[in-house]
Amino acid sequence: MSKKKLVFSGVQPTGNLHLGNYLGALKNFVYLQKEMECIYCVVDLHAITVFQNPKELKNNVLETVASFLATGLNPEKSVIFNQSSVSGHAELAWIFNCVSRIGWLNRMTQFKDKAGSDKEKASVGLYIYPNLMASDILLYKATHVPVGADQKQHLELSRDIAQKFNNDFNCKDFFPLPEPLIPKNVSRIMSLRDGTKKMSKSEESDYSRINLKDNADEISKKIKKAKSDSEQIPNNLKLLENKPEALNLINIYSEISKTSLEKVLNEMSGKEYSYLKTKLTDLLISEITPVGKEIAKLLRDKSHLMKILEKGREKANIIAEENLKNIREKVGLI
Ligand code: AQP
Repeated sequence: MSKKKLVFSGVQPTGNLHLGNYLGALKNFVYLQKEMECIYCVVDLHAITVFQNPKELKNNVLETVASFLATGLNPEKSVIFNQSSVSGHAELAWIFNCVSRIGWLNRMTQFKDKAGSDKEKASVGLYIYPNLMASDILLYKATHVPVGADQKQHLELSRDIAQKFNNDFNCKDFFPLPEPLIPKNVSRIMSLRDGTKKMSKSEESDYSRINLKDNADEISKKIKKAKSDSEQIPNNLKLLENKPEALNLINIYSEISKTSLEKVLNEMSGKEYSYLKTKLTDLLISEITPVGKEIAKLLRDKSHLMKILEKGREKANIIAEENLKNIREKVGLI
């Protein structure tokens, strides 16, 4: 088996990217770009598993590319493109629909969360979403996948699909078993309004998240309104076990200030949460608002963003076609 390390990850163009996407995924993307060959994809086919307004979808694709660049991705180093422009993703997904098992998909908790109480009305695409994700990764034979903790189960399914394909078609090690790269401390940034739910683009209340495009005023208002705790900040993490909103704010502060959780508690224990909120607001404003300004600047030149996508598509398609040729052969397709 090839020992070459290759990173693949995707982000859905479903609206404003937020602090969860930034700390859980994008920062890691940028870090990995220095170390390994990386392919970063705007996964528009995933987005349409839930209805998207076509005009908004186009804008959201460009905005996601702008967010990639504004957080530090370099199109000269990483391949950046949109999923639907390389048809191999959909072709391999069909093959994987035939390899993956219904029982495996029935265990996926994200489908249960996203489909809600009326599963009969969810799209078939939403149900088989993890098979498409496996195809995204394995089309390039990627070995490492930086994601937030919410995607861990889907990654495990990708490994199961890779292994079953290798067994079924008697081609040991043909597909690598991709490894998730999940940030240790900030694997799941939670909603500012409900610490039991992850921060998400599709959550109705904008007060639940910090968007990368928020200005200083918006950041300040959202942190002020964020749920915390009426008691003082404790000196022990254990005392935060049943206080998910307070823990979430401390986690975010620890990550943005690059200070360990223990040090943060040492510094802040005995103080009110308003003290933490003031310091967190200042840090977020200085880290996030320059990103938002850069996104706005990049969006003024959409043809530049389109050119980046086209260049990325060309590079991605070469790898995809080469791999697909071998995949078709293994399956017996002429
Ligand atoms: N709250 C989060 N904390 C840490 N990481 C997160 N990610 C998303 N939310 C958090 C990571 O960001 C990457 C891109 O995610 P995505 O946009 O493709 O899909 P998602 O996970 O479904 O994100 P959202 O915001 O919840 O989108 P919607 O609301 O449209 O479904 C992934 O690596 C993800 O782990």
